[in-house]
Amino acid sequence: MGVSAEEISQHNDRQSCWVIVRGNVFDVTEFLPEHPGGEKIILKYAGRDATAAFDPVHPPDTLDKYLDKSKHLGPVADMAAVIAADENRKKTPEEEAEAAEDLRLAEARGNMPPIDSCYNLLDFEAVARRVMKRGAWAYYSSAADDEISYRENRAAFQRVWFRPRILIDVERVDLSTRMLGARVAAPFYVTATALGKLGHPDGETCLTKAAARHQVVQMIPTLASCSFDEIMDAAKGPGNPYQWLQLYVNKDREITRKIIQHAEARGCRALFITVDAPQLGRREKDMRAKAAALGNGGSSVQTAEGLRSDTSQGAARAISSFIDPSLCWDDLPWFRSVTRLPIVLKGVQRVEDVVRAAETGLVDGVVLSNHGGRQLDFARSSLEVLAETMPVLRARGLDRRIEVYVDGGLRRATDILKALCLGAKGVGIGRPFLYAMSAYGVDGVDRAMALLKDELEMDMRLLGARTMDDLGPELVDTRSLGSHPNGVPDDHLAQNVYDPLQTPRQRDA
Ligand code: 173
Repeated sequence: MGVSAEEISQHNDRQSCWVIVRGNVFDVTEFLPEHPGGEKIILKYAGRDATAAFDPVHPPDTLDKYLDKSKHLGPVADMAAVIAADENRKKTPEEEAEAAEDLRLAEARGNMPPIDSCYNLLDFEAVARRVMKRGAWAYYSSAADDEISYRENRAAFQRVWFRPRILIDVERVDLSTRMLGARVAAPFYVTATALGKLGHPDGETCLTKAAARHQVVQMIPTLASCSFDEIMDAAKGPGNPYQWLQLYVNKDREITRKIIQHAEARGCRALFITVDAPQLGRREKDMRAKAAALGNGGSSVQTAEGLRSDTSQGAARAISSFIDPSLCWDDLPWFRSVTRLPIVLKGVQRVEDVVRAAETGLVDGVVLSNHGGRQLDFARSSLEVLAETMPVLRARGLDRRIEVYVDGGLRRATDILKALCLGAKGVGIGRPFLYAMSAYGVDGVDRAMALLKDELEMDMRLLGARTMDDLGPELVDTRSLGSHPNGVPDDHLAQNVYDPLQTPRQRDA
């Protein structure tokens, strides 16, 4: 039994819109106006199989949670007929372009370099760029506005130099450290990034498995492609589960309370509340890619409610409308009252706010971060904020009350060590692990972590440090850090459109 392909295909417009997801049929007609990603993307699949587009952006339990049971119409009776009908259907120009892209990617995948030819994190990025779908690459790589903060994040590390110690016995070097009370094998963690299945069909569980092998922490994103439980189930290894939860705070606090308490019950070890995203930044690469896939020129849809999260909004903005922009300091006691987990504020960007967070006595840590350059453009790098913050915390004795983490722009062990010397307890790494995953799956992430550990061990020896406790500000020269003497990253957009000024021309002879 089940619903026939013939019947499903009739429900192919706004009046009656059915879609297939993983072999089951759903009536989403009434849901169309509520879809956070806009109705156009659903209508593209009206009367057809939407699984490939649905999966990366929706955890598997989404339809059970958000679509009334009466709209679950049951399994497809004849999937072969659905597939045949789809093959015979006349394709839109965008679909033709997608098919051509799939061919190009299949070829690029076939010619991919072997994993052991990747020697550092940027190598994975280069491979991923060639083999990822255009929309996925656009989403992962995009950053806010002119992407100045994104590029400054990396540039900042290049303004700090080492002052190594010599003649230290570094035969044995220990990379392990403690983060929020637990021992981990290395001072980096996988930070939260949304939509893992855009890069790899197994999504975030690739990161989970590699993190478990290396005994490092994974921060689980609120907007993972895998469900929270799938990720926790995949977290097996010595000392595991060793997961933190990243939280976008929902306007409906009851939902947020349930998420937190479920995470705690499942063994998550800390709660990271994102505080730098009351609204998502404009990531124009992402917006352009989504608009191109939907076949419009990228124009935004202006309605009575303002700029709607529709065609022009890109993958991230479309699914972020639940985030509560009214979240504020006064909410912190509530978080403290609903969980016993350590609470960390993720996305702090100035020393005054670090001090304030510490003085509340309600939080156990902060992550200095500009969200990988994806939020406020011209937010400073976390390294620069760290260098400004730690002396103030130490002077007030607050450095013992909270742990300070940083993320953004780290690609080398030298970057990690610079941050640790300046007082960070650990560092978050996001995109590089996503790229390693997108190119080579769990083995890619595994290798990326192994490479980082290898670099760390060597760099610690060369720096004259045996353990994390040996790292301190005396080992770095930060004189250039705050003054940006190597310039602000190029302003590509403006350069492309700029007509140089002219000086007076000679008259024609
Ligand atoms: O940086 C992001 O893309 C991000 O944090 C996010 C937030 C909401 C939805 C999707 C992604």
